[in-house]
Amino acid sequence: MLNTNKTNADDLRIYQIIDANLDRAREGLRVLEDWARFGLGKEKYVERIKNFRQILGKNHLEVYKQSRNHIEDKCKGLTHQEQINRKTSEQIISSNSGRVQEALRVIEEFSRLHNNELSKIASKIRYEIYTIEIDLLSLSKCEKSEKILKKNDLYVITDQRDNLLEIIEEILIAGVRIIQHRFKTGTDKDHLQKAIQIKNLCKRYSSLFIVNDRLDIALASNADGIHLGQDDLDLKTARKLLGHSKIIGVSANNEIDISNALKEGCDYIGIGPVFETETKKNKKPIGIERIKTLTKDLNIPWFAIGGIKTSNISYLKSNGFKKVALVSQLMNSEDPKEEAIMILKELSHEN
Ligand code: TZP
Ligand code: MG
Repeated sequence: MLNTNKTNADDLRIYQIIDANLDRAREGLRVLEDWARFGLGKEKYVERIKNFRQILGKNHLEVYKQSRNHIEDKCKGLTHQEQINRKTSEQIISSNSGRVQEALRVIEEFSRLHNNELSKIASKIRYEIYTIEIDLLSLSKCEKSEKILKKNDLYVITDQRDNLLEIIEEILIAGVRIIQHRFKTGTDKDHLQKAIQIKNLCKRYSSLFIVNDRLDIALASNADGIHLGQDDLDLKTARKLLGHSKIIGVSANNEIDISNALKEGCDYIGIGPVFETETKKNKKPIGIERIKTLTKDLNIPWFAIGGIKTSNISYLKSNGFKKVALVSQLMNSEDPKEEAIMILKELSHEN
């Protein structure tokens, strides 16, 4: 417990350090808390961070506060250029987590001798903030991807062709913001190289880049996510390896697959084939009515897939379908940019 019987100049300096750093830590925590609350809507993190603020508040003793008036601080009001340069919410989260961690470290060191209890509290919170920072950053990244998934109704899947990069760039120029790299033949080396090239393109157009089937290629190309079929790696394992900052999509065409995908926390579902398709000849279409039933209560983004053409989108829309995924219509198009513009226009029509 704190011993305040005899306060000398040295003690005052130490109290002043603790006072300043308790304020610093609490201010930083407030920034993290407000991001968790208003930016991410994550109650669990709001509660945890608020609890830390309150613990530090309770331990902000009068002697620390009073020391503020005794010794003049000649460095008051100094601002570093880095503070002015912060633009994104991620930068703000990182720098404020750093601020909290540093302040807590200072408290931990300077309170050890006269208030060991506070020293231990500071150390414990500091360690927790390391994980909270990573979680908040992952959630922010995932939030961004989720927004793109929600906002965009056209999901384009690639096919293997020589001019693939040109086709993709045309499609991105047209305004498509979700691209999946799908490859069924060839070497892993080639797939990874292509994946990295497509990822770079997608990044330039602030678009999601998703890899089909292969977690290793998704990880190595730093994709925004992976798309898993029912015979691919299970979602739980994929989530464990990819973490929460990445998107995981699943193909499903029956109630059980959909319910499992939801339970395991998938971010979107591809449902189909709606119609017959040359791209997956061996898959029997499940039809519009069946998809309507399957998606009745679905409250995550879902994309109808299979045999979707520019010409049947308005029919799908009149049946309540809002989002579509397609391969051949754009990959085989003579003018992928114009075609994508037309499809986007069809999708944006109110019904
Ligand atoms: N999954 C269900 S149908 C399908 C996939 C990957 C193929 C869709 O291709 P297309 O050319 O758009 O019909
Ligand atoms: Mg697959």
